[in-house]
Amino acid sequence: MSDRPFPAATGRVPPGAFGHNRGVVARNYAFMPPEGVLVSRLPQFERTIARILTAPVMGARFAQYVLEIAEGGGMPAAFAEDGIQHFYYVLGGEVVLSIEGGESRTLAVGGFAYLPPGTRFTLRQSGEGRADVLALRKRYEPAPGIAVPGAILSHRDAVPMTNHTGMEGRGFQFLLPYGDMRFDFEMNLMWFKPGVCFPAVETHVMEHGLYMLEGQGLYLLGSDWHEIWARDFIWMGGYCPQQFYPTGQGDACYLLYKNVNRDIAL
Ligand code: UGY
Ligand code: MN
Repeated sequence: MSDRPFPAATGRVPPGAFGHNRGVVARNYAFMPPEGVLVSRLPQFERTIARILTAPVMGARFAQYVLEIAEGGGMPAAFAEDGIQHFYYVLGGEVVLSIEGGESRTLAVGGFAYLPPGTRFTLRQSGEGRADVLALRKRYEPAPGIAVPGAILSHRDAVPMTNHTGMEGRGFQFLLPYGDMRFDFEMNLMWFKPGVCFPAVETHVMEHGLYMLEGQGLYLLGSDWHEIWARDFIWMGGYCPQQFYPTGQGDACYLLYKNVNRDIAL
């Protein structure tokens, strides 16, 4: 043992920490519990930690993050990216999203924003305490004759709960206008009563970014089941076999990204 001095500290590695990991990264899916996702910082933010959940390096064609914005933090100046759309959903605390020359709105838990490519905006913490925000960036796929959509600032309570499946115990909130071809992705709140799984294993070309908001369950990815609960994240690539079986006592809900409304690029 060397006698090299380190700064005084009292923290200890908890029992069971060594080598135990619920996370899995496979060719076309990843299961990401929050404790393993380390801190990044981004140049367009101050006093903000970004936890990058998925990115092209994993295989995804989009990027998704949890932003932890400390009091007084956020974007100090207007930010915009050519060709890139942004989506934000408030998980905790409060932010103000301001579009340059346009709407400005305080977004509390369940508030969300869609920003079309090239929009100049700021996102800043407001009120008291840290704001946690789920963020997503995706390159817009233009389609001939289809206009680019406008910005949306809203709250999940303003979005109706629907159920196109007819299956009992299911609820859907489509945060972006469903079936509107101007949008090339959906962000959907998927609600489940305990024990109500979807009726078949899905295997489809669309990708998903799934952030667990409430409840718990078992998630099938490929041929493996994973226990999932709030704050876990899943990336599902195209044709990843998938099914959710909700367990526990209460309703389960996750926020699901899905690329839609565009033909296959060849
Ligand atoms: O719409 C969907 O693709 C959805 N049912 N998939 C999922 O929840 N994994
Ligand atoms: Mn699916």
